[in-house]
Amino acid sequence: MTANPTPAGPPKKVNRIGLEMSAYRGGKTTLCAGCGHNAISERIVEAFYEMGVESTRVIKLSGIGCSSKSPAYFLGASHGFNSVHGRMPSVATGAMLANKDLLAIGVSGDGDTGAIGIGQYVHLMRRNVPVIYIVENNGGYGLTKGQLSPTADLGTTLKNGVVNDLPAIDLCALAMELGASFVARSFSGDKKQVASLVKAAIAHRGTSMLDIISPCVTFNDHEGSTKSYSYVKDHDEPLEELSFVPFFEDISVDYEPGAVQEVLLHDGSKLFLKKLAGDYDPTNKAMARKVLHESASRGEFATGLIYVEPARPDFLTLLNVVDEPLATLPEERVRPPKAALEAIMRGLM
Ligand SMILES: Cc1ncc(C[n+]2csc(CCOP(=O)(O)OP(=O)(O)O)c2C)c(N)n1
Ligand code: SF4
Ligand SMILES: [Mg+2]
Repeated sequence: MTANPTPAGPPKKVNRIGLEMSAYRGGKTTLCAGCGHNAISERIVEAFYEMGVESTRVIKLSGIGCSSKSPAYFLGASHGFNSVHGRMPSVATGAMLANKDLLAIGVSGDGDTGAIGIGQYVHLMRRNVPVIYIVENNGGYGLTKGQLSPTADLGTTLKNGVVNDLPAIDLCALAMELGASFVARSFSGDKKQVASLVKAAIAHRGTSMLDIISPCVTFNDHEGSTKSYSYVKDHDEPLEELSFVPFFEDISVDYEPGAVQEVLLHDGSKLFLKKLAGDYDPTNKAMARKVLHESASRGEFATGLIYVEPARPDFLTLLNVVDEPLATLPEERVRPPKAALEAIMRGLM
């Protein structure tokens, strides 16, 4: 007697390179249930799946912190380097110099970036190194039990009542001022906005700095904190409604002339920005500066695409690096022959 064949289930959904979403997942999270960082990892998984990126082309980088543990929870088949506290930018710069064909995504925390790593951060932004740089910003040091970080707003309190008497560093304003070519702010609870921004960051060539407010449910989700879920939900001021159209999809978007701004990204993908805040234009740095300062002074978060400059040359272009990745060049092309070295030495005598 022959056994009944198992009925075939519905066909599995795959992306444009034939992979299921599960191919983009990583290990099981060890972060607290409800931590904003977990929601961001989910959006990264979805974005890389939807863009059909080859995992082996991606390098994930991080420093130290709960946020910096996140790369273990997405893109399990990609390259990875969990570096020292605050040192992710120099490792990312080195990796991209060695292999310009990589797609680098760095995840850091507000402590990792804004405190010990600030010196490295400013140079990565200034160089416009082609890296997606995500700060999972909870206004505190989650991993070491909730101390105030440099992005904690003036006057916010710790759970035990200690008041923060220092002003916050605005990582978006800093990135934009220094030369990053794609600067955005979002909230881990805004699935649609985070997803569109991560996909747009994949399509951009240059530094994409995403400052994502990501509440720490264990140490910084109380009244008195401006990085709690309830505070951020009540004070989120989206600048635009974002629609991302990847280069491999031919979708025409219908809109009233003037109502939507189109941003063409490096790989041919497009972002359509339906303005929600007056005539906001993210290609205008002076306007972006003003909006960031004004919203911060009202205790609000301006979210969305804050600044974009798609044509700004990235660091590797400025360095005029050869087309082939340096890491793949054969020895005879990277090591001058003995005769060439001897000729240089003779010239110095
Ligand atoms: C050189 C060094 N100094 C200090 C520490 C202790 N330390 C570990 S994580 C951390 C801060 C983490 O905060 P953040 O980057 O905001 O990440 P979060 O845990 O909040 O996601 C600190 C100070 C360390 N690991 N190494
Ligand atoms: S301590 Fe805070 S930042 Fe760390 S995993 Fe828990 S909720 Fe997230
Ligand atoms: Mg933090």
